[in-house]
Amino acid sequence: MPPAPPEAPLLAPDVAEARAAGRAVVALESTIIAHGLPWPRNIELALALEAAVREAGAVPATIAVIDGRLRVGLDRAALERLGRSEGVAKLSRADLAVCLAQGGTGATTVAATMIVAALAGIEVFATGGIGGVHRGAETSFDVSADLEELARSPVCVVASGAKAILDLPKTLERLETLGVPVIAVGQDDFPAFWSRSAGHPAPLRIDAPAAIAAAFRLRRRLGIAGGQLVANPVPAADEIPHALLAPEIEAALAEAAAAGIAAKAVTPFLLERLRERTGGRSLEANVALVLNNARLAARIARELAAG
Ligand code: PSU
Ligand code: MN
Repeated sequence: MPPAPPEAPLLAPDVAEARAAGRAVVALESTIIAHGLPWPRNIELALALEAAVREAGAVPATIAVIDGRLRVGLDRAALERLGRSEGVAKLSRADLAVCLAQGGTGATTVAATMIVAALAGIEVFATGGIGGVHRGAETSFDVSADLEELARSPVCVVASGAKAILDLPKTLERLETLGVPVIAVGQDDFPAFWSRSAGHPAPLRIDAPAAIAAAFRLRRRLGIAGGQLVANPVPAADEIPHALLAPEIEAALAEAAAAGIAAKAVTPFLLERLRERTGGRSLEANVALVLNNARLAARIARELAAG
């Protein structure tokens, strides 16, 4: 058999089996591991996420590029490599093909994970918070490629909204323009990552996983490109109220501006500064919300698999 071409995703055996049998699979991203959380919490979370998806009755598929191959479902060695983050690029839509062509290793963002999940036929993906429109985007033009991807790739992304370091009203406006359904779960407000709300209503609300799955199925049948953003708030016990966090976010943003942080480095820098500024509380909230999203993603994936 000739070797598979680099663009063919290499599925882990349990992922391949689940796909072939039409069973529920949940994609997980790797930028959160390599660039979102510090070692060793990142690797602990990566493993806990996979366990949470399994416990909820689906097969986890963490996605990354390892030595020039698209991998869907990672072994322990690959996860550790990402966790140590040495020589691990941050890959978005723009970077994926270049990294493969050069035989490189990289962690996939929400945008790149959606592309690979769609290639592998995986319909549901869990993460922490999507990228969005940065504050000051009217001069910096810094808008995450995650937003455009939600309008293109047919994947249901379960996230706690967009990170509150962003301009949330502008992010919601952009998603509306792009035709992305933004569906809050269990509440009317758009979740603000570490906080359940920052005072912005979500355009849509659906509470039942089966109804979220039904909406996704119908979008595909209508031939409308793109996915859905399923906006699942952080559990109440783990949230940092927005009023408490807002001044810390302002301070972290000022630090980023003073240090001249730009492009791909902005989000990792702000996450790390907030962790320090909150004495680790933002990290704990981040871990809790991603685990909660993985569980909901598994329920939606099971509904989709059930047909
Ligand atoms: N969720 C988290 N932590 C993260 C991310 C999501 O809890 O670090 C990552 C995702 O990979 C997302 C990226 O695509 O942050 C956004 O990066 P940017 O703002 O540079 O587009
Ligand atoms: Mn950006």
